[in-house]
Amino acid sequence: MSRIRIAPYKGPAGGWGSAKSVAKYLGSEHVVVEGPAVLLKQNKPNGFACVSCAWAKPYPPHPAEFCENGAKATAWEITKKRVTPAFFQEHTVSELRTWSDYQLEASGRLTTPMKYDAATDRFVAVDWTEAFAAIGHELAAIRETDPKRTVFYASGRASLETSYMYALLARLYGNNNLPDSSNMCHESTSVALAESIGVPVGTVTLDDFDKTDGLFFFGQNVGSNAPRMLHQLQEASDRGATIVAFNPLKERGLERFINPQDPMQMVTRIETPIARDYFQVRPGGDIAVVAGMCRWLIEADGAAQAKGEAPLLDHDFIAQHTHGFGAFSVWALSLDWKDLERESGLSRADIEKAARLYARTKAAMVIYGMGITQHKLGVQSVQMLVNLLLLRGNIGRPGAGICPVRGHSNVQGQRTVGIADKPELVPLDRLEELYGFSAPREKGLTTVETCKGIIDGTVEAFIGLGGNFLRAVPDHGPMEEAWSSMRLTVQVATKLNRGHLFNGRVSYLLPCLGRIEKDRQASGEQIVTIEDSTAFIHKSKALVEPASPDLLSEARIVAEIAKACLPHNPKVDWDSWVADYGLVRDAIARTYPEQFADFNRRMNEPKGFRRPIAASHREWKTKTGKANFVIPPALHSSFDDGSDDEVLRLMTLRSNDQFNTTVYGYDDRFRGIHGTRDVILLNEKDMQRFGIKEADSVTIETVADDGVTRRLGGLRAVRYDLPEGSCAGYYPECNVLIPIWQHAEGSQVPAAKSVPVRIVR
Ligand SMILES: Nc1nc2c(c(=O)[nH]1)N[C@H]1C(S)=C(S)[C@@H](COP(=O)(O)OP(=O)(O)OC[C@H]3O[C@@H](n4cnc5c(=O)[nH]c(N)nc54)[C@H](O)[C@@H]3O)O[C@H]1N2
Ligand SMILES: Nc1nc2c(c(=O)[nH]1)N[C@H]1C(S)=C(S)[C@@H](COP(=O)(O)OP(=O)(O)OC[C@H]3O[C@@H](n4cnc5c(=O)[nH]c(N)nc54)[C@H](O)[C@@H]3O)O[C@H]1N2
Ligand SMILES: [Mo]
Repeated sequence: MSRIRIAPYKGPAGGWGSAKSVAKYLGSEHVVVEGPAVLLKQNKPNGFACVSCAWAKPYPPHPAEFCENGAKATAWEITKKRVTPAFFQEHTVSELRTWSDYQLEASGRLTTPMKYDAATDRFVAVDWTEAFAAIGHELAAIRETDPKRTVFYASGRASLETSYMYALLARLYGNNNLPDSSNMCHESTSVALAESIGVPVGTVTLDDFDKTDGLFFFGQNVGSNAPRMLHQLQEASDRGATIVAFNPLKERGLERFINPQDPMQMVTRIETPIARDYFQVRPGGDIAVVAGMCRWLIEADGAAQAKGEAPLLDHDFIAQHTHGFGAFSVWALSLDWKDLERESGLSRADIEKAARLYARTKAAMVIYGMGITQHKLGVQSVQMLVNLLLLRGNIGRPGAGICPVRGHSNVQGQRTVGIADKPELVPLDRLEELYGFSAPREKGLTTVETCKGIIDGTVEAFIGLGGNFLRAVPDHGPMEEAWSSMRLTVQVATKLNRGHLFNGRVSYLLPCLGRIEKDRQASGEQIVTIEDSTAFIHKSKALVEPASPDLLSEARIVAEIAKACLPHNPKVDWDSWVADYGLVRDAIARTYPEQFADFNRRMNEPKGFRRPIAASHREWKTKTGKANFVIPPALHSSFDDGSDDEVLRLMTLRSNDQFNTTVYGYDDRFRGIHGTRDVILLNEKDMQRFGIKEADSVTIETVADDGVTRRLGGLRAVRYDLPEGSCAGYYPECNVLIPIWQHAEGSQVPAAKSVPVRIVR
């Protein structure tokens, strides 16, 4: 760990800092030689799809179509470091639990299938046959008594092919218990957009970025979490498009950028401004801001029409394509500016300014992330963004639309091919026809319900296809305690993480190939496919030799588990699928003909191909047959109502040096924090009010009425420019503070962006 240094960062996003950071990670993972060659194939038509975020891949690609964080993710996966059986001989599991998230993953790639041995408190090497037989035995026994006691979790990386097989495994087994990382992420989007506009995903494509003249960012940190989008933003900024950000923190990537791949810009250091208008909304205050913008627009439209001027609303679109405008406008006009100012933390003048900026654009899009979805009213916050777009007909035409920025590289695709706890989202009749079984019809468990089931003992087996479930979920304390009482836990993973150190009575850690590694099966080297944030399907071709000869592909592992626990079904030929993933794609095309017809041919289109998204061409697959205006039940989206001055709203954030629970290092360059993650960012006035000085050690405690004490201490106070009454810390360290029941209504996404906390004094 480097020395702790905290000082405001003055540079842009990208720039030389970014180039240096990439070089540092290639070095620390010992891939200085092959790293650059691999990076040049990243996100290219004949290369591999980045294992980091799901942002769209342009065609033609930029000469180097990767960002600082994508490069870190690649280096982290193709690292030369290894975690072998000897490593586990040296370290007991109890000892490893004292290691940090960083130390665990930095130890390198897992090489060998391991089984947890409680007697020696160690992982011991096993062979694959033995592992699959034991796992199959346990799963079959649980299936016999109650198949709903097993959970099949997925973190959004596995390919469409593996994901399809995995979802089928769960259904043949007898449940829809398929929670995935999306349940902690954009599930609020899937629920909200389905009701509002009849699709669970965004409506824009990269072409829209060329045509838009207004980009409105809500709660998405583009510079750290989807940096390749900075290319599109730079182009839009150069064209003079209006870019506006709503975020409690001044995030550097939303302010200014130097493209590290543009030699002229690197040499001249002339920065591209991104958002020229930046509104520091209070956490949980977006409903109020947008409601205020809508209120102003509707009123100004009435005034303009009275004077015979051009209208501000798209009345034809509203009449022809939407439902609920009348009630919505009555509601919006009834809002009191005092309430809107209090809940949003912005002045009326600022909200009106934002509304004017929006009214001036011809084609606008709204781009958003976790700052919107991870609240008590995350679903309704998304719907409020849609309301704003609908007022000016900004959905389903060039340059306009809604753009949720997805997280994991294939998280959107996993839902598309059946990883869903909601049976109505899956063509179960079709699966029954194809595979001759009776599919389970009962709703499966979400992530939050899985946690509750583990705590109350109704979940007996957990299979994790990637991810770090125990670190990603809320309430670490009770979850870690309950975990080991499960009968079976199986983790399929590339790297060791803390979630692997809690083990059921029978417990296996199965190492798999990453997406960048050559996957050789009976028919030859395999190609896989993924879906990006804009519903484009791309193929991904691996490049490097596997980290160990003992690794199996995720598809093979899923197939072997299925064969070991399910009765033989002549209609599901797992072995042929593993031998040739093209046959899995054929099966996907048969299951979803509308979306995937001719899949094996179309995946070769250099641009990828887009699934049909009805709302993108103004076809509304909603109950009303129209796009719906939805009135939110409150003006703030948090669990705390803001009435108690002692309560702060805590946002749990990602640094620029992590991918979710994977901590690459301890520097959050853009926020000026170096050498530590144990910080709490506080507003200056709150620091004075609570008598806290810079660098003091602070303890915070969750405010909740369930009688449980949730505390986190040893946080270094950092004075930061964020709204009074709010504070920020890092995820996953702060997850101990989030009660499992504090989640979004309707989507159950944990409310990680507005945790009510108080300073312990
Ligand atoms: N390098 C890197 N890339 C990633 C990831 C990563 O960890 N590292 N994670 C991936 C995943 S799975 C996901 S889901 C995405 C996440 O990417 P983002 O959606 O950007 O997620 P966060 O960093 O959690 O926070 C988003 C932003 O919301 C702001 N915010 C917090 N509360 C509020 C609020 O109430 N209102 C508003 N308007 N803003 C608010 C925060 O200040 C922050 O800038 O990124 C993906 N890409
Ligand atoms: N407080 C708080 N909590 C949050 C969030 C937040 O903003 N705040 N964000 C939430 C969000 S948006 C998400 S998406 C979740 C993330 O939750 P998860 O997806 O469960 O977590 P990750 O950290 O992405 O998982 C990392 C692990 O995945 C494994 N892995 C990496 N690559 C591969 C691969 O190719 N195959 C396999 N099988 N394994 C692989 C490695 O072992 C690595 O340790 O966390 C959520 N939790
Ligand atoms: Mo995510």
